[in-house]
Amino acid sequence: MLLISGFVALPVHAQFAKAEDAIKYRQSALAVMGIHFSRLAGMAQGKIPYDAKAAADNAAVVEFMSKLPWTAFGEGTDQGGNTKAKPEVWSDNAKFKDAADKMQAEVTKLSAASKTGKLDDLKAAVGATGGTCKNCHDNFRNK
Ligand code: ASC
Repeated sequence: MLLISGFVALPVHAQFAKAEDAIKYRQSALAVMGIHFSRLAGMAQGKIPYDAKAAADNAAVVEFMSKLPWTAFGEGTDQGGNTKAKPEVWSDNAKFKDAADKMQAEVTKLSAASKTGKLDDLKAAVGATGGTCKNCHDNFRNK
């Protein structure tokens, strides 16, 4: 039990020795999330055959990964690695947190939509979730 609870707690309490480590961590988490979200987007757009089981599996990964990046945007991680994060992540942190919360709220709905077995539900949730990805990228990520 100790081992299990320790594992679950790890993402929340993750600490990083160097800014570079935090930057690598958040980029990795967002990249894995993006790959699995892209598979759902592909199904929603008819580019990948709709498969209810695969949709639910991909959404579960997106949902888990969506919790991870945020501890890695701490103070002092605005530089020191290969980051595209804009200074506004820190200077307008309440707005950034709000954008992150909105994404996670839509991802929760995406996860539910992926389990109904209805492609139309998935399409709507992919659209709403993709909007929150784009919103945060437009406001907080350099090209
Ligand atoms: C993706 C992905 C994103 C979003 C975004 C939606 O598949 O990796 O960051 O969709 O492009 O606008």
